[in-house]
Amino acid sequence: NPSDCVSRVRPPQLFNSQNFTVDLRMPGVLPTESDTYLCMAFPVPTSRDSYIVDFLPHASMDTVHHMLLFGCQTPVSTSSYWDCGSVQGTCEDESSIMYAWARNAPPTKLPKDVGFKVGRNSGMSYFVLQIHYGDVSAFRDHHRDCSGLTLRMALKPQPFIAGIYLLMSVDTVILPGKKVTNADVACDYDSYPIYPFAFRTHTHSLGKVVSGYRIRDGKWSLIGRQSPQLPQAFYPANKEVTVRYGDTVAARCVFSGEGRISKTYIGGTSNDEMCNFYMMYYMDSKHAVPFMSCMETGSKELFRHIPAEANVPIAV
Ligand code: IYT
Ligand code: CU
Ligand code: CU
Repeated sequence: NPSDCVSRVRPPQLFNSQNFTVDLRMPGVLPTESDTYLCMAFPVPTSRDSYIVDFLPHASMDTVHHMLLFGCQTPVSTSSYWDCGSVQGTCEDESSIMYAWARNAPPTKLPKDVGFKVGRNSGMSYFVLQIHYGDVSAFRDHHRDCSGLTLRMALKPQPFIAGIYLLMSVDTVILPGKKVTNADVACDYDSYPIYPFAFRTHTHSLGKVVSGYRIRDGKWSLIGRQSPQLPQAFYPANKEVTVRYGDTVAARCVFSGEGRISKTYIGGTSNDEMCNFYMMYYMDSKHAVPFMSCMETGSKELFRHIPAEANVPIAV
């Protein structure tokens, strides 16, 4: 839609002294190959602490496969857009995912009174937008794409801060032909209470099902379970399950090595695998931690008690 491209130069729009919007759009790109990943960095337009309170996606359904929004201090590049298809091509430093849009999945809304804290003073100076262009046959007419996101921002401190807890495996090896390999990750939780409200799973093509749990007094409670072969958006989490000091958080990814002739390791290419379970949570702003992660291999003893559902592949 060419009119999408007209509005991309819109400067931050001020509605009143408290609220504004920021447009993050591709600058009229023409990907030439299917499965192109393009990234673009945008400086956070204010040095003051501000809060993302809503995301409005603008994506061409026939070409955009997914869009991810990251926040970080040092993007790989700040000049126009770049190809970010290879391993970790978004930020030089630690980046945190804040939003995922995937074709054919409903986008998640932040709950009321919840915002992602950004701003040059809160260690988040740049937004990086990543767009995966899937099938580029719709570009045969040489039109240019300006897909992206509009962020609704507030300057007023929000009562709750949104954050991401990432559980990931770093050491899984999948043997060729082996029908089932589990990647188990678990960590003790030792911070203030978090309220998970959405979750996202990520593997490459060998992943069958990914599940995340809270373990309290030996009892496993499901936070979310999904097939990583479905659109990798954030799906609603089981709202009853909150996590507090003394709990354990755990995730299992189930892989199949069928169809492979050599070992598969964790890595960045599509021949490698990943095992990720992301929880999007909110936390009281008084002691908010915007990003946490867990990379510890879960013990056999602990995972003896994982509910059977975690081993049941989800049909796609
Ligand atoms: C090795 C691996 O599992 N990489 C994942 C998780 C990851 C995300 C971020 C690792 C780091 C990060 O800074 I953000 I270090 C991974 O790359 N996942 C992809 C995207 O890069 C986010 C995904 O789609 O979940
Ligand atoms: Cu994609
Ligand atoms: Cu990956």
